[in-house]
Amino acid sequence: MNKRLLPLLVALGCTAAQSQAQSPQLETVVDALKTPWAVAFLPGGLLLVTEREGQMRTAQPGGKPSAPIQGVPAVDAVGQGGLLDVITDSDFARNRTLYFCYAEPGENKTNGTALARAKLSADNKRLTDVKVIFSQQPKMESRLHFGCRIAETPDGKLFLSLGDRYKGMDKAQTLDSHVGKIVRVGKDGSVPADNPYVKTAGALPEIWSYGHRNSQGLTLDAQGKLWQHEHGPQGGDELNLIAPKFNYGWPVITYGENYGGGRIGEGLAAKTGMEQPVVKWVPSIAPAGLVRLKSAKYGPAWQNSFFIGSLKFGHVERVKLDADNRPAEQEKLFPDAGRVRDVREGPDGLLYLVLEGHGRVVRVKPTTP
Ligand SMILES: [Ca+2]
Repeated sequence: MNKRLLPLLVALGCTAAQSQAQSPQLETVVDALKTPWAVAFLPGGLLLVTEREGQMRTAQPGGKPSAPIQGVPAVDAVGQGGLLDVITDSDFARNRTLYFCYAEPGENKTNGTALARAKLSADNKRLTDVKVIFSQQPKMESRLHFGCRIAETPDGKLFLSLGDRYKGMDKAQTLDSHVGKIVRVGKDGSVPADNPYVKTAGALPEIWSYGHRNSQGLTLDAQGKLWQHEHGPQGGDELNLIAPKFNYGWPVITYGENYGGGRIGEGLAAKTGMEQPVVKWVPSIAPAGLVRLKSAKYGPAWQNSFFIGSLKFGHVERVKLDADNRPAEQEKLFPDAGRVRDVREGPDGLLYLVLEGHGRVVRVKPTTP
């Protein structure tokens, strides 16, 4: 296609019609879940699912969810909080290790996002060696904006997204808290010596980037680049390419406005020293779950595309960038999916969606050529 024509077609929504020729279908792999939040993958095709109220379960595709796995710590299942993300260690088959994050209860009705490491017993029925390796500071009395997505790096570290707790938005711009940040820690919770703020007086050493609002999407692509999306306020959801030490602007710059109208702060959308999003959504889609598809199972158009769940409209957004990281293709898939909380690429190269409202994990069937 003519490269100059493509942005126009995107603007007119024509690329959506073009790719609908593929019409991929969803198939349910697990149902009867209660408010599922994340899905991870165990050997032998087994799925590992979190439910926000505090349960972790396994299930074979097509089978029923297991009884709750024992040993999950107490979570603060209030508002948007609870048991949230889970991933398996890249060497899980050997070390049985997984990482999960959740709303950790504190004193006097406070809570905050915590990251824990555990081993899953050989019979998949209980967690052992559970250790909290990171706790967001300070804890706050809030039911909102926990962030809480985890990504493992090839060199054995963990990224974790941390929300602004709604009432702590101004802390997103200061380095003396974990509010509105992405942090990087070792798998034992240690601080990597090359984290960007380890030598900055007054800064918390786990901080990787700052100026974030509420991020429920975090992923490393095939090139090792870290991508994140975050909820804007009313309008202004963002997809960001994350680099260490950078300031992503919240709440000083935003493309959104306050709920019910009215500017935020000085009403700025850009400022020197603050990063611009790669993609922005006005109105908001309420993004949750993020993957940049590595596999070729769905053909070249989808490979290397981002897939992003929408809580608000109940679809999956596909975004493909050009060589300069500008959106070249953008379309809405599965418009009747209902609230999409997580999007993952399985070890089989297939896309898996967590449908919160339907209590299901579904798989996107590749179209047969
Ligand atoms: Ca921003």
